[in-house]
Amino acid sequence: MNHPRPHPTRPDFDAVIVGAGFAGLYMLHRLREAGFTARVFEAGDGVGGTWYWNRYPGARCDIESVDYSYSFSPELEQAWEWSERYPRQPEILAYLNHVADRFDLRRDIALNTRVTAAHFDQGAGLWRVENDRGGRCTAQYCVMATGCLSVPKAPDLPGIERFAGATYLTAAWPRDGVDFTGQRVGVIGTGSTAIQVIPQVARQAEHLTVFQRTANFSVPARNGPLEAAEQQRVKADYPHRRALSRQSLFGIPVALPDTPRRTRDIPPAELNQTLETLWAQGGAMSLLAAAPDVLVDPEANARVAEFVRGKIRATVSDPRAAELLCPTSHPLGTKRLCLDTDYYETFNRDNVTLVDLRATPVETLTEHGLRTRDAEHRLDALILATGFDAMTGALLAMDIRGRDGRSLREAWADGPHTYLGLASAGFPNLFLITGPQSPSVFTNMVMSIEQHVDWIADCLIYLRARGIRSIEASAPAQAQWEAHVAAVADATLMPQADSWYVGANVPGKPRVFMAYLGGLGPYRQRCDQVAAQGYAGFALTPAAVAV
Ligand code: NA7
Repeated sequence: MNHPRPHPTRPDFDAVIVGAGFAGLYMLHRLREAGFTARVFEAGDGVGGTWYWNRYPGARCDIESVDYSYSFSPELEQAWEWSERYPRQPEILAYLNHVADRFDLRRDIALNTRVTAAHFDQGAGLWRVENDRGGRCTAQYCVMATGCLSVPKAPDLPGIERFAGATYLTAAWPRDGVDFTGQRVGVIGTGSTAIQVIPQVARQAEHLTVFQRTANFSVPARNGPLEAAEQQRVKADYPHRRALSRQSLFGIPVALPDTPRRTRDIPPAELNQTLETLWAQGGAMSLLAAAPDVLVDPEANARVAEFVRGKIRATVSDPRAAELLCPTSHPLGTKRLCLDTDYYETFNRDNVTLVDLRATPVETLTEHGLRTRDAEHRLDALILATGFDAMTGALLAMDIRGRDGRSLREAWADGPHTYLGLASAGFPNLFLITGPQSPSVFTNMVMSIEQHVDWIADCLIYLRARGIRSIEASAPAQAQWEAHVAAVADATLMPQADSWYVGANVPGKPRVFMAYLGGLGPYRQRCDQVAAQGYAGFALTPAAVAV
């Protein structure tokens, strides 16, 4: 019911931002530059988000460093020197700390502070935010910069409490590192994280046992030092390179093909030659960008998948291990296509054993190791590279309540509901950076984050200029967007795999495809169009009217 009300209660901040990773840092910078007051709350004792927590050996980004970096500041682009083609975690963390200092962001960031609740006060038209230190504050806007992969999946191994050795979660790795010299180590999982950890630990441990449930496709990174001349060439070309990335499918500088050729129409010898070239160059995203129809056409997918399986067989000398490492349960790319350095080669080492958990499932952890149906594996240490409650985990971990006290957990009980992945009906003045149903994890995250942050900042400037107090996604626009997201996903092979993209890795999680697959460039155009039409699909409420 709309009725006039006095001036809204003045909030403590124009905006509260949750999280100080790539998204939160840039959001703070943009809002401050635009003259808004903002406070960032961050659970860690430093900035960096994903790159603060994931310190496991081998942690590295699978997007090239010159692209996995902010584009908003040409001076920053020119000043920062990357040392390798793909950046290691410590280097990305150093970069984000440099950004925090360079733009004087720290004074508005509260570290060691986890937001536990955010309730929309309808009468006052503001968000009441609480944290785990007992602090409370109010803000007109609440921006969730909480990341897509920030809540580790709870360990779901029987008997884990009985294991007397050390247990390490890759997403909460000890800051001082771990020395596995002389130890018998087990790794559970063979996703992107494990594929990075395994070669590193194998070099140090006395023995490494890899417990594999599902084999994954991985492409060599061909990582190496980034030569000064190459970096200079990229820096000179940045305006063009970034423009290309912004309009691309995946947020990397690969142009959308004008008339894409169907992979199935390419003669086998020619396709093989192309794939050999891509394999030699390295890079998972570029492989997908070169043949995007592999995510749509089963025949195209089968051809590329068989090429990769051929590479695995050619690399792994034990034919039994090679066959186990060949993925057969899902089409290529329908689980995250991994990027590795020496992953398959590691299985040629004498001190590495591969255990097939499909054939011999885990019975229990014991005091001294892990027992499968067939054998007991003695372990001194266990590494859990078991993944995340992706896309929605961090948002639903907080008690978020919108209009009429309705909780986000209730509103999203059957899966996430958003308009453009930026906002959710019933939650006025709440923004999601790279929220579910936006391109997010299907792109270079930094490009997607910048796009969302810029859109949100421009939106708040627009609202301020017009004296608008509240913006809320409309239910019909949201329903239309969700139908579009689902239709695009259903036209691909993506929903077929039991992946974290559909929530299949977390027991009880509703099975919904949670990202937008239409590509970053087309998505950006859609968001820009919505803004140009005065935020079409959103309800805007002026200051003199209650929300
Ligand atoms: P992923 O890709 O979810 O991988 C988790 C792995 O752990 C995967 O191989 C799982 O097998 C395995 N897993 C999980 N739980 C178990 C249990 N209980 N028993 C055996 N194996 C298990 O997470 P990552 O951290 O590797 O990567 C996440 C993203 O981070 C990545 O895609 C990048 O975008 C960055 P399953 O496949 O479920 O059979």
